[in-house]
Amino acid sequence: MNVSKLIGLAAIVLSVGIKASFLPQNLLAEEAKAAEEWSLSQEEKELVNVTNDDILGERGKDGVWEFHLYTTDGYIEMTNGDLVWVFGYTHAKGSFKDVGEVKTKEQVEQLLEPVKVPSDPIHLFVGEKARITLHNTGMHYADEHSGINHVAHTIHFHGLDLTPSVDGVPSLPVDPILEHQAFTYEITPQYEGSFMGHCHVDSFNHILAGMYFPIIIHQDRTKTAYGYKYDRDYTLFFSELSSTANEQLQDAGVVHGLQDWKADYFLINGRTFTDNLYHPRSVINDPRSRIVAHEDETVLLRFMAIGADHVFAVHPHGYHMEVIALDGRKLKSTYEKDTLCITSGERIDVLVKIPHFASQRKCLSCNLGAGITIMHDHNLRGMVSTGKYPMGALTIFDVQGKEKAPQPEQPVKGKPYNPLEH
Ligand SMILES: [Cu+2]
Repeated sequence: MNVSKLIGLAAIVLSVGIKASFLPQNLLAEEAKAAEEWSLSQEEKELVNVTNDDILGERGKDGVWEFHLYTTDGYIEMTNGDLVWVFGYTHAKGSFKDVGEVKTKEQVEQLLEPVKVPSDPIHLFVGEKARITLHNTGMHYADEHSGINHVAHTIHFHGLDLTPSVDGVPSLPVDPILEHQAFTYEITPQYEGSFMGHCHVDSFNHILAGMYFPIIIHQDRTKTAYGYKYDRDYTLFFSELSSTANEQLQDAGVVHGLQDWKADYFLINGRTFTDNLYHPRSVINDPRSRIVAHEDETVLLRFMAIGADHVFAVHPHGYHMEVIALDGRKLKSTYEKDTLCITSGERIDVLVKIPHFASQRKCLSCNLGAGITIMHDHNLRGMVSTGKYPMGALTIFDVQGKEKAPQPEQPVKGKPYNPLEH
């Protein structure tokens, strides 16, 4: 080694030493922590296109998908202005991050998203391990003497073929999660498809009070399901809710005459339709529930249902649906339906192909062009909530011409629906 190389080496050693000694300790610790954390690749960041803007899980240090769900209670507003007390799952504001144990009402309001029914979907990938931690924060809006306080909860992964240790049935063999405790379910999905999670403690009361959410398992990182390509997808969760039963749980912790349990709300994604088309809580003003589609596109609809006894008869006007999968399994051959019955626990995946409008010109009466058509529960009980019609499980297809590039100043999603614009 010549002299100039030796001098150069000494200079490098000296500069590294100076750099390290002058860096604040906390900055070094932050750098070390950042290096340990799994960072999402650009491809993975773009997964929100595949999850339809649903929040992705976090990545643990070992690359495992991590979700932290929190059980809590709260109110949801219905289209008649009523606030209905519910309990269910939620997560940190804007993410599924761990925000530690949450015990007080103030912590719930500060750290967590307000409770939703159903709660937000979780997206998993075939063959990729996921750790789903459930934290029981207790009840915060129930009467202090109600028996619903301090109850335990679980997650049952409905439709996933799992071992008993992560099946979520209390004490078979794992005890349910008590208030202010947490438990981690570690699962690796085997099959793609549409599934759901729900509590399995006192299932009748806990599920119907609001403890359920969609689970969507992807085969890969593209917009395909069961091998079929699609352009857009919507998850429509049909469910029943009894405000009377929920109120009794909130006040006393027990529903009187459970055999007489009767839904007074029939919901799609936790909302009802109402004749006020501008109502912000109506199904059709929810970008996740109003089916927007464009000419030449293929739309995947994932139907799910949960309830006490209602069978939803989903009927889109103007379209037949191609059924591609039942209960998370691809059908060997598809079939077409325009009225599809779905009841508690079932998932049905269908494709709707929006044709090339010009190809329909021969038929002036065929409803295969741009425009709005409704899709509703044809078991008409499900179109009546709190005695009012049409207030229930109804959404619309809003079919438009070929998609134009959105202008930056025009919000595309979340904009109130205005039927006069169409
Ligand atoms: Cu529960």
